[in-house]
Amino acid sequence: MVWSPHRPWWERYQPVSYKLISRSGSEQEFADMVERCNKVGVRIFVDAVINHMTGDSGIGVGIADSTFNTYEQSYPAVPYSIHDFNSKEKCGTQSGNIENYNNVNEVRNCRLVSLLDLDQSKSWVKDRIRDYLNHLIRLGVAGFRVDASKHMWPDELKAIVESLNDLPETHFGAGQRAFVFTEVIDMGGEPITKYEYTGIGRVTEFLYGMKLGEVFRRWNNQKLEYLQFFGESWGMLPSGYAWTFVDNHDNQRKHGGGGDMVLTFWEPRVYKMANAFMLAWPYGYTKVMSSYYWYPREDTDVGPPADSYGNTNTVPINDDGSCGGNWACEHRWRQIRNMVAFRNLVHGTAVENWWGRGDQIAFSRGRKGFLAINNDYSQTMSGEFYTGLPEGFYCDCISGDMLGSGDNAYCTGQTLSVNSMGRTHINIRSDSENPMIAIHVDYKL
Ligand code: ARE
Ligand code: CA
Repeated sequence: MVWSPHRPWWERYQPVSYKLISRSGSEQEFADMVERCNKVGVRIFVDAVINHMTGDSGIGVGIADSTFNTYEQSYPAVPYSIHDFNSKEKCGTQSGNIENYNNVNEVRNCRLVSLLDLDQSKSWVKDRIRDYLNHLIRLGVAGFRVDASKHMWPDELKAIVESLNDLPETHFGAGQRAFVFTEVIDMGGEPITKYEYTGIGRVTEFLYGMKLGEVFRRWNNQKLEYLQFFGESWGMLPSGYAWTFVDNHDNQRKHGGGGDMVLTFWEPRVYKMANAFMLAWPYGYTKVMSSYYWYPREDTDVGPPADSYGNTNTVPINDDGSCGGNWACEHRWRQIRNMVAFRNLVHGTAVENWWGRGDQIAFSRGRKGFLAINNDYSQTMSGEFYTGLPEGFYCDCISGDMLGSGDNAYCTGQTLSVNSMGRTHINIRSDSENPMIAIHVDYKL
């Protein structure tokens, strides 16, 4: 546990053992959550920290009461000993830490911010990691985000992933494999690239959120209309390898790459627009961020809402479905939640009816969905637009929800009428709180 600063969020990234006990609860509680989620079709992916153990902080104890001693490099609860870590000789820097990201060996064999670096070329290490991940698979998790993948040799990581058991047949059917996505920050300019990891699974595409932030902020003369070919031609991975997100837990607090361009829940209006675009756009495998508010905002160490000891609080759900208790829960914001449904619905269709004028865009996904965004700072977006949709009345899923069913269905937001030509009249003011419209065939009244 880290007490200075007081139980920071990043404590989790310093394992002491592979016991499933954390500030969020016990193994039993975790298993119960996974089980309940699987039953309602929600899959759980674990953030797997397998590149390293704790920082070189001396002697300490983890949250599950396991001890460690970094002078001796020993973690008896796994157990790992000095033989399981990369030596200073193998690393080659004075400090034993990564000092130069242009040196590939350093990045992979030295310590990332002083975190004791496991040697995945050792079969003992590989096997301990495999057992840990298999344990999670047995409990029903569907896959892993592999933390700090850039800092592991791709072939060694691949060997670990390939050694994993199939997912349990009871929950996933026969022969299903864990869904793996690797965290590799590559925004160009370093010798290690995201392309080295595509043989393992999906790879983080950090350019995506950065570029999207730049466009929606209208920085560097960017305009929404330039998004027409947003994807590989912008220097990003082929769509089938990319794992995309507007922001993540690091860059929303300026850890990791991305800087000031990245959009976060602190700027909800433009954040909703960027997420709506991401979810409507057929590139990559999308992730929606879900966060907590922290104060003061400059303090990037503040942990999640917790009791005085540091145990994470339960998330209270308000009557309107939003979260209380300082949880931001972006995934529950109507504009974002409804666009997730949009994405699932239009899956497999192409972008059609593209229209772009400066910071105003509109497009359809085949004949199933239509999105219009007005990010202009003063002009209303108004006129007749091709939606690609069949004739009828549609409930805009940005301004409201469609409730009830059949003849009793009604829209809590604005209703749009699509004519027999597939055209609709839209009017989006530039100062609207949600300057967007999204309709799809599941929201046909
Ligand atoms: C903390 C303290 C450190 C201290 C250390 C050990 O902040 O001062 O030395 O503990 O005691 C998270 C936090 C870190 C935290 C760490 C361990 O962000 O602050 O350190 O947990 O508790 C690189 C990596 C990339 C990594 C980012 C943050 O390549 O993998 O740095 N991201 C993941 C997670 C993080 C997590 C870790 C890895 C560690 O998402 O949340 O760290 O498990 C360029 C390079 C990038 C580089 C980036 C930032 O863009 O291209 O490769 O990212 O700079 O340095
Ligand atoms: Ca390493």
